[in-house]
Amino acid sequence: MVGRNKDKRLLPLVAVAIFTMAALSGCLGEDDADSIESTAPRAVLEVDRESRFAGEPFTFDAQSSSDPNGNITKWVFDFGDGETFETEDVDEARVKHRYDAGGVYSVTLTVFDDATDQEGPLNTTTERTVIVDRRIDIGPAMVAAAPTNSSATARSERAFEANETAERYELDLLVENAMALGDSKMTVRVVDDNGTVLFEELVEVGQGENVTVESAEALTGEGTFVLELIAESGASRATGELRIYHGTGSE
Ligand SMILES: [Ca+2]
Repeated sequence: MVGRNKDKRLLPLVAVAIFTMAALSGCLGEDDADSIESTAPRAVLEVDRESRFAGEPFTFDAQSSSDPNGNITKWVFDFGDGETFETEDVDEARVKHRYDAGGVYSVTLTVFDDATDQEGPLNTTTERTVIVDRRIDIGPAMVAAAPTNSSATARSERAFEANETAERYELDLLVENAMALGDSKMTVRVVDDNGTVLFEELVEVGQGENVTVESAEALTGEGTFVLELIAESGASRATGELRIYHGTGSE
């Protein structure tokens, strides 16, 4: 009696199991067919350099992207600075783009395939990070302790902004003595907006001489920084460059 009762209970379960297996195998067959037509494309985004100065063009190349079972029909670039570009021509899937502001940018590429099943084209997105540094021209900035003409003042200032990804700056200046006779002295200083001095050097330039001033300091924090050139004596002229390097902020 016990055995018969067991069998009675099992019969419906077996039937359900067989039905389920049949249904599953049918579905699997359809899925196989669909998956062959609907394999997503592969997005490949190459960039010629990881970092450049603002205004210099990066080359972003998506031409190695592919579709395992069809063709890519559209390439969409988002450069991370509010600008986008899209094309349906593989020859145009290699583009130049330049950034105006320093920072760390996330660039995305989305490629669409030519799948024509009911779900429509499939797409895949990939991402690259690029770093944009800044180069600020200094001068020729002329400072004179006792200005005798309108082109020179006792001090010259150059403000620069640092955002949260600015990591360090490099100063590269050539200071020339502008006096016909005698020495000149200039203080070169970088201060943050709290008045904290990041760098200070008293530059003494002999008659007919010039001196190179170099400094590389960390930028810890956002805000406005100022490069100050102050005439202590005589008259001197500074020309060069202030470079601001950005990073991921993790260092
Ligand atoms: Ca495909």
